[in-house]
Amino acid sequence: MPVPHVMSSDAIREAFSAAMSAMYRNEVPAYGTLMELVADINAATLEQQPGLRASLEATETLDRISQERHGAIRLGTEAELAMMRRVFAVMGMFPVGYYDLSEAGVPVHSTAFRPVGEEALKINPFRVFTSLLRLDLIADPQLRDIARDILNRRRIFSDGAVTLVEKAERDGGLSPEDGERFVTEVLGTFRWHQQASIDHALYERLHAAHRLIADVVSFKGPHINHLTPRTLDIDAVQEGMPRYGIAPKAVVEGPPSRNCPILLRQTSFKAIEEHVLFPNMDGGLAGGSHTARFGEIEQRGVALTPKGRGLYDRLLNEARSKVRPTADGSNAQDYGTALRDSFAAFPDDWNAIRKAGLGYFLYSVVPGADLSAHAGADIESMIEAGAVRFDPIVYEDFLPVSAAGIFQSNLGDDAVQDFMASPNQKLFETALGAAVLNEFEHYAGIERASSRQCLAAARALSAAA
Ligand code: OOG
Ligand code: NI
Repeated sequence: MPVPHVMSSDAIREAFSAAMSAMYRNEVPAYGTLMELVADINAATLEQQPGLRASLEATETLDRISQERHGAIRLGTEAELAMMRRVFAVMGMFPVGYYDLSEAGVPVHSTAFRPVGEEALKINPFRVFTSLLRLDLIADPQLRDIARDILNRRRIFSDGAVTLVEKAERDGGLSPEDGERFVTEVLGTFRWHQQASIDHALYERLHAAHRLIADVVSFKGPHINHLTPRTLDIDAVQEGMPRYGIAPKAVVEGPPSRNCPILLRQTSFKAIEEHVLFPNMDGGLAGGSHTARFGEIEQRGVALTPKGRGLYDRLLNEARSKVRPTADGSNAQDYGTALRDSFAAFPDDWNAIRKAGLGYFLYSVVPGADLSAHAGADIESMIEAGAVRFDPIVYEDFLPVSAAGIFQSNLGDDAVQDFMASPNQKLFETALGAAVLNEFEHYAGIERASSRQCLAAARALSAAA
């Protein structure tokens, strides 16, 4: 039987992220402006740093440097989350990590759907940070029931999208024609609806309970709320935003700027206020507004081990207990100083980070190295002899404190609210219909496989000699 002609899941993801980018730029012009700024800063950075350019040329496609790395959506029901998992699977995106945001005053818990293998990440790294609303955290039982009812009645996927997901699952992929149709059908789920699905009075009630609840419950679908290109110099973009006419959030989330970047730094422009139409009882429409959509940028560094992450969390908490960044940016400089002071305790040298067991690294045999002398040797001595090199493994996931900061600054900073911290990964995974991949185990596995490969190569060579 001839092998059926399938569109690879990587190619579908690539087409999907390009379509999302075009749609979002069109829907949110300020996002297009941010993309221009990012492209300008990235070009200037590459010009100023020929070494960086050379290493990026060797490892990545330069013309894709400024492309989107992730986006985010907020879902309303377990059924929506379960179906979303199947939709993303068609695009080679799988749930990695569990993030409890209730702790930070946001009534959701989340995962990120992302490509997992190195090859897939390289072809197209697009991820979607996906949150599920925790209706159980709404205090007013009557309002909770109303919200649940509205959410249970909406249909966020088109019949065409559902049919194509079932077809892909049955046949193990989609033809190029079906793949294109799939992208078009699925794209519709993420578009913006200028018309709300509830009246203004109910919107106000939901909004008073939490702005995020209003954002999820009031519309026909889970509009994409931001996209995030990669920048080579996040501080320059943060500083450049006002010059381009866009308002940055008060501070960059995550670690401070360092020689050896760790984890993830991110910032955004503040969500825009948009005109929305609310249906009336009498069949007419009333004007109003809603604030939810923004643009973000990210810069990634090495993935940290549980020990490294423990140190990161401790230092971040220390800085934040000294200076809590305010929404208006009035203490942004003090916060920056506190952050740098705290993080002086985190080694800023790749080998020191590695030797202290703080980060994950990929080991490889140096091309042309003579391995025959290293038969029974361990990795350390092969590194010292210059036969094995190590490169940081990039952190491809998210950070709950940073995510909360991104949420907060885009939900209106005055609206900080306390919820009982109640992580519930089991409940989340039951809704999802699958377990999420543990990101630490995943990075550890990549590191372990790479060092084993180096040892095996040395053994094989000395056996042959
Ligand atoms: C998601 C915020 C989290 C990130 O980059 O940490 C996020 C949201 O606002 O829905 O995207
Ligand atoms: Ni984001």
